[in-house]
Amino acid sequence: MSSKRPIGIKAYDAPAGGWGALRAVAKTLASQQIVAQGSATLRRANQPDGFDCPGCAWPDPRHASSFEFCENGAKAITWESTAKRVGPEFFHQHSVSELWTWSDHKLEDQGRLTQPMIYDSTLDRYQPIGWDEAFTRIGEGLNALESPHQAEFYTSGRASNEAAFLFQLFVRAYGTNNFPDCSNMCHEATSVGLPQSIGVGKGTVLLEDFDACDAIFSFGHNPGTNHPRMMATLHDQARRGVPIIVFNPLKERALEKFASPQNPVEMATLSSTPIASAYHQVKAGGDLAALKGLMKAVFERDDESLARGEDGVLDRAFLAEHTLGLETVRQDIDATAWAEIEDVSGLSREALTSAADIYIKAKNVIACYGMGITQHAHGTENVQQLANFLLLRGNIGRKGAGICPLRGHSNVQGDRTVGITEIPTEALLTGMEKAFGFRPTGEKGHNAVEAVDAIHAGSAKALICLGGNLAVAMPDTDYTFEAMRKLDLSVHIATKLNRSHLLTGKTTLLLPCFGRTDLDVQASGPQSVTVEDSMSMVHASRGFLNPPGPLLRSEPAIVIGMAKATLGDRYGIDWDGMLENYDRIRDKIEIVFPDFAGYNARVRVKGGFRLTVGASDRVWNTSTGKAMFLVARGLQEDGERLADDALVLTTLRAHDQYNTTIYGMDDRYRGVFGRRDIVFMNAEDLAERGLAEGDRIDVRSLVSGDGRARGVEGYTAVAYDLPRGTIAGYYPEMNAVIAMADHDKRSGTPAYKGVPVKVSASNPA
Ligand SMILES: Nc1nc2c(c(=O)[nH]1)N[C@H]1C(S)=C(S)[C@@H](COP(=O)(O)OP(=O)(O)OC[C@H]3O[C@@H](n4cnc5c(=O)[nH]c(N)nc54)[C@H](O)[C@@H]3O)O[C@H]1N2
Ligand SMILES: Nc1nc2c(c(=O)[nH]1)N[C@H]1C(S)=C(S)[C@@H](COP(=O)(O)OP(=O)(O)OC[C@H]3O[C@@H](n4cnc5c(=O)[nH]c(N)nc54)[C@H](O)[C@@H]3O)O[C@H]1N2
Ligand SMILES: [Mo]
Repeated sequence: MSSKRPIGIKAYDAPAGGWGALRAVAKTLASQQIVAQGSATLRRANQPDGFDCPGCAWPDPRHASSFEFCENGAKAITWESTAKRVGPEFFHQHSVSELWTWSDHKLEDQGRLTQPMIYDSTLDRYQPIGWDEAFTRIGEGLNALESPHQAEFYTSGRASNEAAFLFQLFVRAYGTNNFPDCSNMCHEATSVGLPQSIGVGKGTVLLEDFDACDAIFSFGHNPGTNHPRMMATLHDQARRGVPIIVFNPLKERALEKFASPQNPVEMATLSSTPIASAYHQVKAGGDLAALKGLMKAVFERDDESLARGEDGVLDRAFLAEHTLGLETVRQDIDATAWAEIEDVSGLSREALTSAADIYIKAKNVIACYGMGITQHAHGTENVQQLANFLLLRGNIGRKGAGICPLRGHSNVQGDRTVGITEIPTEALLTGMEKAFGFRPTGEKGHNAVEAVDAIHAGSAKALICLGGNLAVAMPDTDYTFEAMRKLDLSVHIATKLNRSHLLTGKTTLLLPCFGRTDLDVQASGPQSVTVEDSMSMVHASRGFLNPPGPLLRSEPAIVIGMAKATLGDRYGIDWDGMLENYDRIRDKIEIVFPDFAGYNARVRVKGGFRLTVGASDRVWNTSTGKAMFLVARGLQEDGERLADDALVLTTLRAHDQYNTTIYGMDDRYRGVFGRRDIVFMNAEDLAERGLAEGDRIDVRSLVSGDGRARGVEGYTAVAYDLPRGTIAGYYPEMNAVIAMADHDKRSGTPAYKGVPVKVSASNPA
């Protein structure tokens, strides 16, 4: 590597966590002007009587941790409880065209929205509007459509169970299942893949299983940044001597070494704990091959053991009693050559066999995974091969073992549980009929990709967003932006200003809502909401800060306002009663979803309660009643479309970001400071193209489908320790490169982590 590196790029040698994390917390508090109350706020996060941290969905031990040391949780909370405000004066000063030129960071950094606003195209400005009039406009807009199927209703995963349940009630009473949802961009491959494999689309482990496991396999997740509280778990297990085997194209610092801010010795001595015992830098999109390689090695060891007259290494009693389909998977694996596995995964047979040996030696194995597995054209198959791998030795449904998808938003799992789905089950429809006296339509609705396609085609004309930043989160930036500008009605229920709000249609409304930290008082008194974490634990969350202004409303109140204005008294739903006291919403949830029986009482018990996950007890709710071994054809779907000089782009979250919310411009653990306009590349891949670190490059998509050219220009190349053939850039900037058509056909998950691209010098002339 050349001695002079690009501006803002330097080696970062310190462990993750440690004093750097504490300094970052202090800096965040100061930037949001809440130094005085800040640390008190942080102490109430994830306490039994406090609020649920909006940062991530990782559970807390007994729901009571010394939380103030979680750097990225602190960022999420301070970002929401900021003292900065965006009111009518702000919108008076800045036209929408002017705001469009601001960065995503600057837009959100203006602070909390305080008043309902409507876009006025003659002034090119947002203007104040009263709540009643806002709701009337929404009701009129929705009722003017030829069919309810012309409207799309988006949910981002921060919405509480109560808000999400009311939202689906409103939309189903209105008459459609068009529920695009952030989960469609995230763990949909899990929601589609795992039910076919093990009968439930959720993780099977509990926090205490980690204390009883003998090995952890980690695929494609970056907990030091995205699930920081998980680091405490991994840190404990690493110190206990549990092998942690990582599959990730990037050497993520927190998976290499971590200094726990909760550990006084590590803090005092500037020492740290190694996390991964083996680090396999799989190529982006190479996991299917890696997983087949792992299984192939297990089968080989099994054959060797049997040949020696021993019992083999598979859990034959479990396989016979609980599973079907092993033979067909075995045939597929036998037919897959090592050379091909090595080529596609970028990992050697020896490396994969050594990992398989650790798997075999361990009695209990947990496999954790994130977006590196799901966000691929073959995301569903990735998830199912991971389930196959665990099933070989009975590693699902017993203490210390299981599958552990790392969920995204703090309540993305709960939103799905309480009915946000474009494909309602029969149980949901009959439950709704029982609770509300009407049977909603069962017609399949739109997921996120289908919704944007429908809006672009003009067949959908209205979009209502319960949170999020849909236009920036989705792939195919130009196409998605074009679509949003065609809408007749767009409504955003939000805490902060973002770019989706600036993509105005004929009528565009911006409705400010409370966040997790805000105290929500209704007619019966202060209200709690409930959320479900990654391990299916449901618990209450109550904010305590004074809301940012008198005109904000809670999400349930806003959904109810829209519902009443749209539906009148259709079906005689008691909207006012539910608003008065959220217990009444939970009473209805429990009628629709019997698993919540005793909801109000159980959620008042410290730590909440767990929903049923059949597979955790080896109850397999699949079509056969057994856990299913499922075959994935080939090693990658995009095999043929990869030209010789093609590279595979994966898109990443920086350390200072929460999805489309950019807290700051650093990515400390990867050695990037003050910028995001870079692309990480292997030095040899650069050299092969006559490029060097620091050169400005263009990245172009090789997938089109519709003849459009997609790409980004003038990014700076950074030499990075990546497998040959893999390059990496930041989400959301790189969404401009990704075609809408490039998604997992089974789950609809965009292939954000496996985009075939070509890289060339910018302005070669
Ligand atoms: N602070 C913070 N916390 C967050 C979020 C945030 O943005 N910021 N987002 C929340 C949300 S919605 C989600 S879904 C989660 C996301 O959490 P993660 O799943 O950790 O998300 P990513 O950062 O997108 O990518 C994870 C890892 O996948 C690796 N990777 C990339 N491509 C591949 C591949 O092909 N194979 C393998 N094996 N690995 C690959 C990357 O190097 C990276 O380390 O975090 C949640 N928590
Ligand atoms: N290239 C690429 N694209 C990706 C991904 C990737 O890895 N790579 N990841 C995908 C994933 S996993 C996800 S989940 C999506 C995320 O997609 P979204 O969920 O749509 O995006 P967020 O950035 O989380 O939404 C941020 C906005 O939510 C609003 N908000 C924050 N808190 C609240 C609240 O309490 N209530 C309400 N009503 N609004 C609130 C604020 O206005 C803020 O601007 O992005 C996806 N896009
Ligand atoms: Mo996500």
